[in-house]
Amino acid sequence: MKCRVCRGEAVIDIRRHNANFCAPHFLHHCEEQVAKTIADFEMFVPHDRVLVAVSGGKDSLGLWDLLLRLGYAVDGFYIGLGIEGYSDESGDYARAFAKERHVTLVEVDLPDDYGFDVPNGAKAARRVPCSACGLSKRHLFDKAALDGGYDVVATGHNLDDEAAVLFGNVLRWNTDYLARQRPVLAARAGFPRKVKPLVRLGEREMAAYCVLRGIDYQVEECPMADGNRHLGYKEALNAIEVQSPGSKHAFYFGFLDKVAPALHEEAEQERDALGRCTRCGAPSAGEVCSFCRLVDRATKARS
Ligand code: Q46
Ligand code: ZN
Ligand code: ZN
Repeated sequence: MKCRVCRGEAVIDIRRHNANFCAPHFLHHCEEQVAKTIADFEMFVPHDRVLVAVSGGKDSLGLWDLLLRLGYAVDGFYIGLGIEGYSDESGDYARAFAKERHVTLVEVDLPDDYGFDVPNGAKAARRVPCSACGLSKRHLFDKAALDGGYDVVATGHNLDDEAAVLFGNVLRWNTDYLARQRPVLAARAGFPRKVKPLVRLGEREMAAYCVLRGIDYQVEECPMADGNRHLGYKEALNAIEVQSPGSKHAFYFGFLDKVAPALHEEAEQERDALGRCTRCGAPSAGEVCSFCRLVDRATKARS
């Protein structure tokens, strides 16, 4: 197996690009893919302040590393979710990364700062854990970005994640979710700009990137993910990809190219139509936003 660029010994093959790379050229390839994504979708410019959501896993730490190498001013944001056997360790990886590189990690802890953890909060609110968790993460991330004066928030969703979410939304024709599934969401009152710079890189590439860069990350997935429908969609897409390399990329980028523009208007109107939460001021369809309601129910159940 020879590197496409230098003909040296390759360490990874990427079938959808029909290419093999040696370590240095693979790392360069990852940087190039991220730089191209940022430029193509006009995600941010060099003087923008970027806040990246870090979970301690390969995607978010890999993304933080890539953005720093590309010369952007990026701080990390970590939320302690209080998930036993997972959260303590994930926080350690995020802190170690920040310390080694002398970069800032902003932290919020659900149990310490809001009085509940994801498993108990979900139970009290009668939501599945990932729904209570996702809702809390979105709310706290928006708040941290606005409070800290960041121009843009970045998440480590990769091509596999986005293709799987798209697959699920298409299976159910969730047009409101489809309308919001783009790698850039513009800023609106109460919402920072949101970007996903890893959409050209797959899960396997992000794992290889971290290993080759010597980035320590949490390998174990969150224990609450079991039964998450997206895992099944990922498996289905992986089986298709084996038969037909490039399918995930064609599926996701074909959607962005051909379908997303038609749905765009709908998403913008929906966001503009939102009022404000009377408690915390966040954008909300009701008088009190769903995060404040979750906090109420979760903390009442404990007291
Ligand atoms: S952390 Fe939270 Fe994920 Fe765990 S509870 Fe679900 S959403 S699986 S990315
Ligand atoms: Zn090479
Ligand atoms: Zn609120």
